[in-house]
Amino acid sequence: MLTWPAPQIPALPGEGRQVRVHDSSTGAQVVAAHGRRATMYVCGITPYDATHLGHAATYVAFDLLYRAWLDAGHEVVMASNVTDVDDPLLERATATGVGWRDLATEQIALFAEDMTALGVVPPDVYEGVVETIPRVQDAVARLLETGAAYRVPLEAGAGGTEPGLGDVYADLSADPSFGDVARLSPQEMATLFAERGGDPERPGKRHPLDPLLWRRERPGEPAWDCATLGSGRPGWHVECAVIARDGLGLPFDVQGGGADLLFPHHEMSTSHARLIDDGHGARTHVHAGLISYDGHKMSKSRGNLVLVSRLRADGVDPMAIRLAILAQHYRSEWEWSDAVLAGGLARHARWVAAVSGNGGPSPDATLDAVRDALAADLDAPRALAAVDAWADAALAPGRDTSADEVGAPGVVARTVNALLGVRL
Ligand code: 5CA
Ligand code: ZN
Repeated sequence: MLTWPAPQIPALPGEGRQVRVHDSSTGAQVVAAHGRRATMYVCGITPYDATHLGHAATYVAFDLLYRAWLDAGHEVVMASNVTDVDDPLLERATATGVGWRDLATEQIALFAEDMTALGVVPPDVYEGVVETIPRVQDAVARLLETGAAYRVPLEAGAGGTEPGLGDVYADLSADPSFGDVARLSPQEMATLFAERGGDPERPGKRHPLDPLLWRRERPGEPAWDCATLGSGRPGWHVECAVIARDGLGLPFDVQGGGADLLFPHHEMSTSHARLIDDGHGARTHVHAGLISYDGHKMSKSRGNLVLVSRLRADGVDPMAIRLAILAQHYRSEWEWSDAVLAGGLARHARWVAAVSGNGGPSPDATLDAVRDALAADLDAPRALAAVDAWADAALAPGRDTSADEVGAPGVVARTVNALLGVRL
């Protein structure tokens, strides 16, 4: 799948720090990159409604990690998917009378525009489900062969011309490490599974939590032929397991997304990854806090959305949107508001003014402070405060300019651009 243009990332003097991030599984701050090559899988969008501030905040969070890793000298490889075949997309397409492919194509393009405007580095590997079908089929067939998956009989009318082959589910009892990612109680797992796309009530499953791997053809739903599995389409979690395996290799360093993906999605995709290749899935799981609006989590299903494209159409500079997002730590749960946007706009204007002077106070301590802040679990608010302090000093009326450095504004602008993704 085509990505979007990569932003230019300027070189900075000195060296970046080793980056620590909060591991959702253990609560510890860990050095997630295991070698010179640092790998991350960031779950992509389900393209049925345009990019909202919640999506933007999550992708900006992982963009900070990408940039901090680059600064630390890593070769970074990031993979992402697009869930371009899944129930919510198909339901929206049916409800609006638009073809599901057309809906996805349009929303994928809009997402790419929004990400470009926000200065998010594009993934190095970017695949839609429709591009991965044969590989998913192979993976599911293999799980059936090894006994880690089983078939569940279909209701009447399902299954196209071969109704005898059932839907395929993963048998979670085949994975002794299942549960290690989110570390939840059975009751918590049951609740979240039911809320987040699972089907605990499906008759014929061995365990209510067993996740769908291959959904056989249903009337009116897209389906792909497959000799071993029968016509159908992939389940949600296996898509991410296969794209991560093929794009990054197993194990990989970081699996990321919004906090709503920790369970069941990342628990299940990690379990699938373990079983399809005797691998270990992701070593570290990193999650961004969920953004709300009007008192509820911003979500396509609820409809309480602030769209990046809408703000852009209203003339808001996307760099001010990015600064508004960065004013909160990526793991905190916060509410988007006019005041948050106003804060981003004001900071953007002040920073632009501060780097526009001929010379300024030494930038060395500012660059150090931004690097230190990002290395400590991507503490963007602390990084912003360091740049604010430099801007305050640069813009102080009647200040002593005798120790000014002529190149200082340029170094600060490059710091902000390279590490925070904010072009001034
Ligand atoms: N396609 C799947 C992942 S494989 C999916 O969850 N798509 S999504 O479009 O629903 O969400 C895309 C990303 O945005 C996910 O990482 C999700 O956790 C994140 N996200 C969704 N809503 C919010 C929100 N309100 N705040 C923060 N992040 C959010
Ligand atoms: Zn995913």
